[in-house]
Amino acid sequence: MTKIEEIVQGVLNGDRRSIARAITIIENNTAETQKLIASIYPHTGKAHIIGITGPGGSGKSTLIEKIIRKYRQKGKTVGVIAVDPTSPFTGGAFLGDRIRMQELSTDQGVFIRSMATRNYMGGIAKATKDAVKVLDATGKDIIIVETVGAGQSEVEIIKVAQTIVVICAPGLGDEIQAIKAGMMEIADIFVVNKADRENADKALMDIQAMLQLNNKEKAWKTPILKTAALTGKGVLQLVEKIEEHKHFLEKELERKRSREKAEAELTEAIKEKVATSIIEDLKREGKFEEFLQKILEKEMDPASAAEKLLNERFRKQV
Ligand SMILES: Nc1nc2c(ncn2[C@@H]2O[C@H](COP(=O)(O)OP(=O)(O)OP(=O)(O)O)[C@@H](O)[C@H]2O)c(=O)[nH]1
Ligand SMILES: [Mg+2]
Repeated sequence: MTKIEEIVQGVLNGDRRSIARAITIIENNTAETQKLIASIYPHTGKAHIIGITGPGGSGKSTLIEKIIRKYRQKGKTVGVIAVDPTSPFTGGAFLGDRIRMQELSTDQGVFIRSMATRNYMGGIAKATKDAVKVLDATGKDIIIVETVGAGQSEVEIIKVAQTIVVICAPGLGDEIQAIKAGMMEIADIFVVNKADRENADKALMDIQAMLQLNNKEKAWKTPILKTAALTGKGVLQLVEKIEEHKHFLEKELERKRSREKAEAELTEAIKEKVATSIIEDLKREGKFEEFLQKILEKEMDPASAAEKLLNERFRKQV
């Protein structure tokens, strides 16, 4: 087995060390990266990918920790990629809660990894996408991508995630700024975190008013929820909304597939009817027999005969 084969096998078995090595290969963006992704690709496509984005310090990591616990209670496995966090996942958000953090880090059903933007040669968007593929291939049910909603990342998250949760918090002065940065458009679910703060309701109302305008033409109406990530308040409702959105996407996909199937069937049925009717007419007119003879006597090939017959026929009709 080559080194890459060994890592891929480990990833498929959900082996932590192999997952970490695979993501390091992605970070380094070497010739091996493409090989790795190619081997992993057939095993992807099963996870539900959730993007969590919002201003620095709005409580994304704290909330994610609580979301992980909810999914674990449901028996789901979870992978997390935190892109360029201003406060590291293993520090800030978890520091006050060492025992529970240890619990998470030894849980085989959870894998958390931070990636810092400055490290990447091939672009953070691609590195994130590939890291998500690795976690997907390990069989994780849920993959969460945390990005700071500033600059390009909140737009890039669309390309990676299926459900996008935009978080803001009162007191950051970012509520309006977040909306300006185009985050309102990309949000499938809007969250006002730090609901324990006094001005949370005002932020909620401001955003709600803007969401209403945005939701007018949408099949999925972006809901707005309130959470207090520190205590876990509202997290269950958030997870339920995420699941609701997942079902919405599945239904949409089903509808799209049904439509494509019906379209193909209708096209086929029309082709069949038109062809049958034209052939019957040609036979009745003796044209079919006439051209059949030409083909048999090698005066004409079938394709040219068909073209000539149809040309004559449709010129006649016009
Ligand atoms: N009062 C209050 N503080 C919170 C809440 N959620 C998070 N915090 C605090 O807000 C600070 C930032 O939380 P993080 O979870 O690190 O925020 P983040 O959005 O992940 O930050 P970056 O990754 O740096 O962008 C921490 O000190 C948290 O303890 C909350 O619901 N209420
Ligand atoms: Mg964070």
